[in-house]
Amino acid sequence: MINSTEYVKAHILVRDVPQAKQWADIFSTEALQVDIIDCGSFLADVKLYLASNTTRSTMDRLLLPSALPGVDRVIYLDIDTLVLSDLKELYSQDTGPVGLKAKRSKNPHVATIGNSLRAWGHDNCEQILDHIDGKWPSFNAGVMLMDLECLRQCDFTAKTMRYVHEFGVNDQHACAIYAEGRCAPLAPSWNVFIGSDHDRTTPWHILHWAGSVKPWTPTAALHEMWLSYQPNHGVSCQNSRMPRVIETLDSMK
Ligand SMILES: [Mn+2]
Repeated sequence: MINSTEYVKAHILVRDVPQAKQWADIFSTEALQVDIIDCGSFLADVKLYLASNTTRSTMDRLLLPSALPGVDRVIYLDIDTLVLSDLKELYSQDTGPVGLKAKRSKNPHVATIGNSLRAWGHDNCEQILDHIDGKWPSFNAGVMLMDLECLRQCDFTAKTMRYVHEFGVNDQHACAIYAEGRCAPLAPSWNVFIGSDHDRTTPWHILHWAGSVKPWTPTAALHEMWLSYQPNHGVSCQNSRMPRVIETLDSMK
């Protein structure tokens, strides 16, 4: 919030966090309205191929077009990100024909959806590739500009749920398959990976601890910077179950 020049509405995706409503009251101010979305048991019984440093909460971003029916667009942010610039500039950018803007994957091992599925250890990879083009580019879903109205019109939820239920793909693969290579590319400055990117990327608009070492770990790179942005309200942030944050300027309209 300290870097924002506009009113912000933050929709926090949570699971099993009884104190979330209390946090929303504590953190809401004239400049920031906090809203809680309880994702409960969404996809609890579905076999998923998830990275070891993620939980089923990673899937909850797929709910956004239906969870926020009155909202036209959001900036989705993982909990392991830190916003250092005004999000207003990102919020107004073009999301392309399928309503998604995200940072393309550069690493050749995960740069295409086919390679990424193999890297993720999918044992049903060839079955999935029978239905899609394995050369479609992959992207990081930790920071995304999402045109929710476009996503609703393009049946985003139905299309992503089909691949999640049939093949157990995670949210990132589901989004890449949905986009069919037409995701608008996000400038790297808006999703700077700590470790692989941050020493050669400027400016830093949004930092992202996308690997297994998270910013709340004292030994993490730039941990002190992350710590300096944490609110001093007596709420522990040392817990990987802290909610993810969506920031939107939608309610300014
Ligand atoms: Mn992340």
